[in-house]
Amino acid sequence: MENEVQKKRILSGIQPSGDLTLGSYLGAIRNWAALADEYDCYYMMADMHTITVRQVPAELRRHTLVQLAAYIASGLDPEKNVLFVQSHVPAHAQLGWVLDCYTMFGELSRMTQFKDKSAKNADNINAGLFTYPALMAADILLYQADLVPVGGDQKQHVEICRDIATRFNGLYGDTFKLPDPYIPKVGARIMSLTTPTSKMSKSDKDQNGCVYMLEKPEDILRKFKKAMTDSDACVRFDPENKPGVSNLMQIYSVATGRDYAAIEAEFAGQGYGSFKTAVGESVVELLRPIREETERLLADKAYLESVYRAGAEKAAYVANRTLSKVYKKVGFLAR
Ligand code: ATP
Ligand code: LTN
Repeated sequence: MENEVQKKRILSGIQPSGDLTLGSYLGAIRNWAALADEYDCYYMMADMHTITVRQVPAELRRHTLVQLAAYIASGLDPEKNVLFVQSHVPAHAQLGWVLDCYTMFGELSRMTQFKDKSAKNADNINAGLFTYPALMAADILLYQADLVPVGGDQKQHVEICRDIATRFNGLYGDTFKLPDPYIPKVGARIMSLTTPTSKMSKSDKDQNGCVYMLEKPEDILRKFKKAMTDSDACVRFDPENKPGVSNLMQIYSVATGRDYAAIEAEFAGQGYGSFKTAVGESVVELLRPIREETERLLADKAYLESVYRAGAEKAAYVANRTLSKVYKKVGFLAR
């Protein structure tokens, strides 16, 4: 309708680089479903970003499909959200190249994720790993997204995206909308259960530190029982001095909706045993319906295919409009 106000846009994505973790769920996916009524939402499987680190091809395909099923099972209704695979929309690669030429070597060198990932993959520090942020900027800017819902670790990527957009707009006039990150207050940085000073991450080699979204309840409970705490025996929120306990409190808070004061009161005078069990059980209950629904959806490949095909079509329509504008502005001859 002509006089209907255009809804604000959202774009986010996750790399199908492994089994989704409780961290990605609490920091990102969990917050997405609630946005569908207010915003025009686009969520992708960032498979092109994933090959910046070596993948087994069949596994990449499987992770991409499981991720789509997990998105839907987490409440992303494909009728209300555009769900698509990044490599199905060629405009991402096309704008990615253009933005490579407007992104500086110096600014890419300062990216924390690049530094971390090149330390972890010292035998494969490829150019894609380095220019990753320019492709991510293309993902966001193609959709003229207003908001990018991500965990705290991705803030720097949204900032560089704004810098690239500002540079381009400065040279050619208003082309891209400047996006803002949308980071949850609690759950933005879930830490490893075994090393609570580092982020829970799906590529972590220590499987005990990481809880997976689709993991069996008994394994989840076992991991929480073994979670690293301290010798204080007091449930109190203090991330500096008590990183393990504070991380568990953060998880419990998101899973149950209780605030830190209520959690401290609930476990006052008790040891860590009952606390860890309660956190584990709350996570099992939080994830149970998602796991069951994901499994059900994975049995219906035809449905998943219909979702990602329709998603790619809708996404490409929006993305191509931005790409055409950009091609014109930089001086490419129209075909
Ligand atoms: P990888 O190990 O492949 O780098 P990852 O497990 O660190 O992956 P991503 O796929 O990079 O996770 O992240 C997906 C989304 O989930 C991003 O928005 C990210 O900010 C968020 N996220 C990932 N891990 C956490 C975490 N531990 N706490 C909160 N949010 C997280
Ligand atoms: N870098 C993100 C994944 C990602 C993304 C995006 C997130 C790729 N493109 C666009 C938001 C918007 C990560 O989770 N590591």
